[in-house]
Amino acid sequence: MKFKNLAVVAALLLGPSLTHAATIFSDNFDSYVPDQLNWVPPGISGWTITGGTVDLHGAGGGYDVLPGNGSYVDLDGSSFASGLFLNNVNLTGGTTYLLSFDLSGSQRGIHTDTVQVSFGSTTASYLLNSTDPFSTFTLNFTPGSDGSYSLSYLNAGGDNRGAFLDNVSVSSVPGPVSNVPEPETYTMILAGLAMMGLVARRRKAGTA
Ligand SMILES: [Ca+2]
Ligand SMILES: [Ca+2]
Repeated sequence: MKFKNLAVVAALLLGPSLTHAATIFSDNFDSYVPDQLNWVPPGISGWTITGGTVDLHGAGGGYDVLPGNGSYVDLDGSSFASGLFLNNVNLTGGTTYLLSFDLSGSQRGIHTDTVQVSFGSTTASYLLNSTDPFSTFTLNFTPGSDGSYSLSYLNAGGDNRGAFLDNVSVSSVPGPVSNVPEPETYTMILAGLAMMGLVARRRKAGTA
């Protein structure tokens, strides 16, 4: 209890504390059965695929080219047309959010893959060599107002061998807390600290 009090006091005296990052969406695809060509994600996952297809591969299937990652998505399915892989998240206006995800090369030849990623109004393009292992990438987005915003992935081309996607998550970025304590609060805290010090000193004297 004493340690907890001291931590609170220290945080207050050092100035405005930081809010914690909160994850509001995450999917590592490990809960889905792998080895699904032209994957149709369950409705509850929120994922939709339009304009083409994606595949789901990974552990437990016969096509685990990136072992140790559970299941993951081949962004170029098996229909010679890459699908737009999309999900939606509810965001609060004025808050900055971080989209984090892992991309790797196709692992199946010498060609490169380009993946267009969008998060709200933020977009980015990633060029991946075939042999590239999974790497983590991030994108920031600060919506102007509350609402539902999309995050999406689109592999360029359609040769059935796309970049792989795994570990998609969205979290709020920590920011300063606006409710700074009033001066009286500091006085009370300092008085409390002095009391605690007095008690500790008395105890020490008593045990000596
Ligand atoms: Ca996975
Ligand atoms: Ca494929």
